[in-house]
Amino acid sequence: MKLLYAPNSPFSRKCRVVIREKGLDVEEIITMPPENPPQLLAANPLGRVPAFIAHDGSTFCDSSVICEYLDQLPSEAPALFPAKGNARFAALSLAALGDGIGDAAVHCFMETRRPAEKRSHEWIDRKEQSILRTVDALAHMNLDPKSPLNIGTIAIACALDYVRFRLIHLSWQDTQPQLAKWFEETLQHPSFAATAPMP
Ligand SMILES: N[C@@H](CCC(=O)N[C@@H](CS)C(=O)NCC(=O)O)C(=O)O
Repeated sequence: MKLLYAPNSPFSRKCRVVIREKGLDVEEIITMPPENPPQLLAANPLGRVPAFIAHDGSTFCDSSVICEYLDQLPSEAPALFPAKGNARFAALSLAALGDGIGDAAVHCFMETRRPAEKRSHEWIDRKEQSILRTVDALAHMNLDPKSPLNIGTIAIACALDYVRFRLIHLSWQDTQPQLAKWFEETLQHPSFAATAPMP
């Protein structure tokens, strides 16, 4: 099994955390989407990471799909996607917020890389407000650092660490100390420590 990933992609990191939490044997291949490598385009015609190639050659794209595929493979570790009911939809809903933060942060960062005259400050501002509003909503959820990880908390922690890495000026930790505590403790898991963004 192979995961095509970019080291600083929050979506790739979700998959890399799941691989470690589940103790799976997956070859991780650094892949840079802007170069359009043929292996990536074959695995994901959208040309985005993460992309996954299974034992039998089948391919999957989108981090949520890949993570759920990984979670159902044989493993001694607990499930990261609750099987059904409220617990499942709470985790999926949290994961959607994490993915939304990641998406907004990636868009902001890409916008800052455009030439100054083509950059839209309105767009950056809209995305930053979306991130800060969602951080505020998360702060009201009182996430517990002692609770076992699930796909929701994994997605949130990956996205918030990307925000810290790329949009340091947002510094939400100062205004949300409880969420910051949850975040710092979550990053202590070896699966997160081993997959941190690379400056
Ligand atoms: N919804 C997708 C988002 C993936 C995504 O945005 N990947 C970015 C890197 S963080 C990418 O490959 N961008 C290159 C491009 O869009 O050309 C997922 O969850 O996997």
